[in-house]
Amino acid sequence: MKKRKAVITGITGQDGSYLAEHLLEMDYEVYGFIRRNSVAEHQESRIDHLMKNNSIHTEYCDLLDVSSIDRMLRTIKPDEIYNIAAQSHVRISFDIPQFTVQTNALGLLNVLESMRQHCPKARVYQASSSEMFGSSVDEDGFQRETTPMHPTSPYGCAKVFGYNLMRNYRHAYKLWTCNGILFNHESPRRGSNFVTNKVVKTAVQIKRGIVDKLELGNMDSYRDWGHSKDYTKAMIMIMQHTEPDDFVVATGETRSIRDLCHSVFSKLDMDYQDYVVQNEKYIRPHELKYLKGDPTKIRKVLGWKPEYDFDSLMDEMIEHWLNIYK
Ligand code: NAP
Ligand code: F7E
Repeated sequence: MKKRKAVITGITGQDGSYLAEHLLEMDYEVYGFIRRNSVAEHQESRIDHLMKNNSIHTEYCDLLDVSSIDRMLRTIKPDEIYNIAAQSHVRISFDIPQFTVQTNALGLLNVLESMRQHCPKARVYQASSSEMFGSSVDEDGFQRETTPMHPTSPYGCAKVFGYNLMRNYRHAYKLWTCNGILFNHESPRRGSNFVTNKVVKTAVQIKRGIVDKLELGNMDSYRDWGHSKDYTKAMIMIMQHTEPDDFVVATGETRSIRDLCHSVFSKLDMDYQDYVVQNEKYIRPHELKYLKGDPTKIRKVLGWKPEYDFDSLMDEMIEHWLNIYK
């Protein structure tokens, strides 16, 4: 039987790498788009372990370069497109707002216009984000599919554009477009300038005597943290649903950055208060203070259930850095 073909934009990122693993296990032909990078050795480090598989192919393609998207979609004619590529760092979106908006918003428009022309039957997944909710919380303390969106960063604003564009193209052109509204998800493959991996990596470095302090920004915001491995499985379930729809993916639990530090340092037999200092550099011009997602819809409609909880996620990340700093 002919294998199904999936395109993953952003395959070199955290989610792209786990998603590729799952799709290869499901016998897909996987086409990963990568952008040009001057340090070729590092570029595919998250997917190096997959490259022996004959069913994975990497191709140069940038979301800002329409001609490259056209060329790839015309030749591959995929059955499924996972649009995972983005400038994904919220604080950095204040530093490079134009690049962020061009990639995260107009990049998706480029993909949709190209698929409309070259593979209109393809299913398209958009990596939407809880950052879209911004300062908005329902009365019961959760955010869900119906919660209004009041984003608090250029990143969040661009993601709201993408989310709405997916819904508009679904209704206007009857395309199979879906949004996963994913809350924060982490793993050992998370960029080490995101708070979980920064805290875990630095705590291990402190334990090993390599550095003596951890500099953070706001410690009083709350996040709902899950594991990227579970959340990329949710992406596939959303794409395999009988109809295109939008789903929140979250754990339903929330913790502050302070709670995170307490938990990670305690697991390493240390008190975070002895090592953590605040650095203004990491404070954002506008902070998203509180996230707690309600995953009821995806649990009920698709039967999604995460395998990891907060403790097993942190244990895996700590183990990863302990092995690096032996
Ligand atoms: P990530 O690790 O930062 O990966 C982002 C990927 O996008 C990388 O492969 C990057 O390539 C690629 N990329 C960036 N700009 C591009 C461009 N102009 N053209 C082509 N590729 C480009 O992010 P992630 O954590 O895996 O997140 C995946 C997606 O989910 C993103 O869209 C993010 O905004 C969204 N999201 C993430 C979370 C989360 O908690 N992780 C939650 C909600 C939504 P390089 O490797 O070359 O940089
Ligand atoms: O920050 C605070 C910071 O950068 C979490 C992305 O995947 O999830 C992610 O965005 C919190 C914020 O993630 C530092 O102020 C304190 O309140 O790990 P983060 P994020 O901004 O929530 C959403 C859902 C996405 O869609 C994004 O793509 O931690 N914080 N001190 C810090 N954050 C960082 N990065 N570094 C600090 O030193």
